[in-house]
Amino acid sequence: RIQIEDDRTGLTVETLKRAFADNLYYIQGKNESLATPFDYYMALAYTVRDRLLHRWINTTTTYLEQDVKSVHYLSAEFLMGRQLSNNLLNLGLYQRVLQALHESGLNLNDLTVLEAEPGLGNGGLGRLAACFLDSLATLEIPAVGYGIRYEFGIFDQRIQDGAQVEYPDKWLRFGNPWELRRPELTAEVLFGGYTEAYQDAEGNYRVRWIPERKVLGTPYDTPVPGYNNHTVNVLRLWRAGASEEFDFRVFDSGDYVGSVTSKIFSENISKVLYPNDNTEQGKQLRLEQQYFFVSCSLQDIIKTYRRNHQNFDQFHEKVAIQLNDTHPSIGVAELMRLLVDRYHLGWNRAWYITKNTFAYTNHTLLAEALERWPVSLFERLLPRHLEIIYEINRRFLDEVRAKYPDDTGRLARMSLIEEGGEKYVRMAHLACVGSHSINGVAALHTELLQQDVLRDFYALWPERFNNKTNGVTPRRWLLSSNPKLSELITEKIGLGWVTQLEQFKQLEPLVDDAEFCQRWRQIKQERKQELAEYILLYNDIVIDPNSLFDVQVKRLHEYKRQLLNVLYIITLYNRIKKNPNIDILPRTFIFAGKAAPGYFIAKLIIKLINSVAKVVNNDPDVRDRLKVVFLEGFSVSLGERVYPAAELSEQISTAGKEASGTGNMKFAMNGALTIGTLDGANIEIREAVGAENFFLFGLTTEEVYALKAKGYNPMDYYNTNGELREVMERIASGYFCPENPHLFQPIVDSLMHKDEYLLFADYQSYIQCQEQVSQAYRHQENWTRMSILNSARMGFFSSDRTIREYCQDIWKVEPVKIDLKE
Ligand code: DL6
Repeated sequence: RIQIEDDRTGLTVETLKRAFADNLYYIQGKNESLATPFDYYMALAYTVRDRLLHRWINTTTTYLEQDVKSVHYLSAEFLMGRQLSNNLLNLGLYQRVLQALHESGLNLNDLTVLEAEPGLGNGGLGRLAACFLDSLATLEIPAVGYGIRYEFGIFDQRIQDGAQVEYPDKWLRFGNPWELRRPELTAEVLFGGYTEAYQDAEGNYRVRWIPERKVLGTPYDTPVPGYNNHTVNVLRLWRAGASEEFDFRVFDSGDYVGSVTSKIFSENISKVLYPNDNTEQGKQLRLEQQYFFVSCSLQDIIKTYRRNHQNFDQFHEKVAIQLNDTHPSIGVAELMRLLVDRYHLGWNRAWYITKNTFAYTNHTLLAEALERWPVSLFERLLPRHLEIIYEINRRFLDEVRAKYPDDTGRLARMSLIEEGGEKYVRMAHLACVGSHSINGVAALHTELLQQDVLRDFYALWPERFNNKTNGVTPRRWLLSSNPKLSELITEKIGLGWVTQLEQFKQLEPLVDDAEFCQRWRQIKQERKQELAEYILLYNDIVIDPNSLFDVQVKRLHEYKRQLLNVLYIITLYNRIKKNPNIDILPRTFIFAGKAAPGYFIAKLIIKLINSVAKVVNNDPDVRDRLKVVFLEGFSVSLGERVYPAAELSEQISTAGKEASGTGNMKFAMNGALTIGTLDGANIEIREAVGAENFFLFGLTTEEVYALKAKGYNPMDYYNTNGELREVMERIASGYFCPENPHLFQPIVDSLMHKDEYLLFADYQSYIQCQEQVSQAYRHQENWTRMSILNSARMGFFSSDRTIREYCQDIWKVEPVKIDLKE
């Protein structure tokens, strides 16, 4: 019997080739002689999407039929990275597509790089959300990611004359083959106006909101396939548009221009991602964005729930909603509004459901990142929500008062409203009060939340607090980005590690296998060579592929202390200038990372790195032993190149400032050794890989607190440390920027007079630790052993483990197997 595969679902090489040619012709409207490489990329993307759709529809149908409990991950950011390779790998199609393209005279790598990266996030928080979606689908957990379809994602960073310049990120310019627009699921979102009380037909007291404007949210769905299973979950992103009804009204009145302007106002809501990481901007548009996507998502969740349910009795048993930081925390008030005002539940019942539905993840300890919104803004934008927040607060403070009578200080500290001068709504407090679970993202971070930032809430409800140490997906961060290393690992321990990263333990005995070590080293060397070629191409800098690749890639932020790394580079440079024949380990310092456009000092640090690079890289005394490189436009895709080539991972934040970090995990998984402080997840990484395989330096969190409490004076260190003084003098002298010698004075001043992040206090310890790194690197065999052990012991840091913990402890959800029905 001859069996012909369907062109849209078939998986053989022959069918894939046919489907690819068909999509090229009928979707791109091209044949081989007309097609550009981008047409080929699009044709391939549609070929893959067809194969996803089959699984996707089955998944959605199964969830609905079985009335499963689902996770709803609400996040203002999803930093997904490119989709094509990831989808091919998860579908198990990679090799066959490689062959199909090869037989058509095409190269898969040439096509994957044409995909515009959806940069819908700033850094760690958004990338974590993307890793979580991958793990949820891989673990067969019913889940939806909800967010905003920003037309402009994180800005495109270019380095011009050593400084960061921002360009708009037009990622949608050529279309996005991965998304499906769902106009039939459009939701209405209201803003402004006023509220009024009324009595319904049964004589009940109710409130109605008379809004001033209405915005429409249209969902765009992106499929999220699990690895090696049939699950395809969805990432649903909302795009804002004007309501037609509103348009008509204005058109009718003859104000054509006014109507078009109002349309633009509405569309503005999903126009651009705020480019701040770990700081809040307090802009009205930002609150509008938050409320917009949260309201759309909650209405959508309710709509789905009501397909199987007549009332809300089981809502919290079928719906788990995770708040990814406070950005979606207005959801607490919005769900109350929907339940009370629209569905007429009593307050207590609605509150019970709300509290048992929401859970809150905190991602920061920095005061400047904790969101607060002026009450006056709330009043104008969300008058009904403000009333609801006041009522939540009134009842909450009664509870606090009952437990702690006569403790007015505590009431003021815990209130959802910050008083004194301008009043603010404290969004973290709203999230805590409205959630049954509150978690931090690394052991130390959770500990500090409990003891410090949220201590009053911990005292009141200790049972709500729990820790969920972050993880990263080994599919993207190893299998896909480091295929050669993955092959070697798979050859030795089988493929099980891809979904059970604990199996990496089996690599440990191989540190005594000389041939394995040699191949491990060889693969690292090849990745270094490739990065060196990239650097030559994009930075026009020749680097030595045999030097130590010392890498710090992450957002530019003072607390992350890229500047401390620079102080070390200048220390080495000064030593060479004093004694050009000094025996120094050749090192290449590689930096990358974006600075928020309004963050003056962070941008000046980028300029300093590039200015130091120019001097160091071109000074004949250095004799190419040191090179400094700043890679522009750090992104998920660039990370995929950099982590596999890195040998030393810089995780040098001031203790107590980095909530977790996830780059630290990507580096170590790929065999880099860490130089780091006892901060965030570094602590757990060090425990896992062993203190002997980790370069530790710096003050502990307790020491940081103690030093600050006793009164920190950076000059104490400056005056007593000759090398540090020389480094600072070198910067202050204008040596790195003779054409503008005072350019870096703000950096010098901030360190000498304040040094908020204790760089001077940690300087000596860091320099000495870096010397240990250099010594260790000279013994390549032992370095390789340490490198293998770092990877082998990273099993815990898979996001699969993290997600399993969320499922068991917080969401109470179970996997649902998806069968592929014809
Ligand atoms: O949890 C993900 C990630 C952590 O790894 C980083 O340590 C932390 O800085 C980051 N937090 C934020 C906070 N933004 N806000 N608000 O991005 O989260």
